[in-house]
Amino acid sequence: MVSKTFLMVKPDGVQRQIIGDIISRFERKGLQLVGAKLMRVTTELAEEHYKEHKGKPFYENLIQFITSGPVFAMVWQGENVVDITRKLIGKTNPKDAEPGTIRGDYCLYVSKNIIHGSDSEESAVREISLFFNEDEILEYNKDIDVWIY
Ligand code: RTP
Ligand code: MG
Repeated sequence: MVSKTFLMVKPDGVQRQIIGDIISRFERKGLQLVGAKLMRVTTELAEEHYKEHKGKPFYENLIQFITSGPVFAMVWQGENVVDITRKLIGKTNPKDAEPGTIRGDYCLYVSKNIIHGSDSEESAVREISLFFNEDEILEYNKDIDVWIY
């Protein structure tokens, strides 16, 4: 089933100038970019986004990190998009992430792991509505889809 997910290049990925490479990875897979913006995450938004982690030892550091500089927020669409993007992103800790995945290729340390991806359909719906207004998500035909689906 075609659905949407929320992906976000974290401040480390923006600073390291790999937004373009990250977008390319999802584009070449056949997924469709339907929303995107460079933005700052307020503490309030960070706390709402990461509320499942409140109280964990890494929580304060995570909030501090995600609010420390601009992020690149995106909505991507496609068949099984949540599972596929999580696979392309790789394991949470870069030491366990396979080569060929974003975290496997670009980083060393769990607190600076480049990109966020929604972990379920429910999280995707929640996170998209947290970061994007409805009019910031575009519906459009991608002519190449006839060669993908
Ligand atoms: P994300 O939400 O950022 O896409 O990452 P994830 O699903 O792969 O991992 P999650 O468990 O949701 O953790 C959120 C972020 O918190 C940091 N973290 N640090 N043991 C640690 O020090 C630790 N565990 C998690 C990571 O930056 C992770 O991406
Ligand atoms: Mg997560």
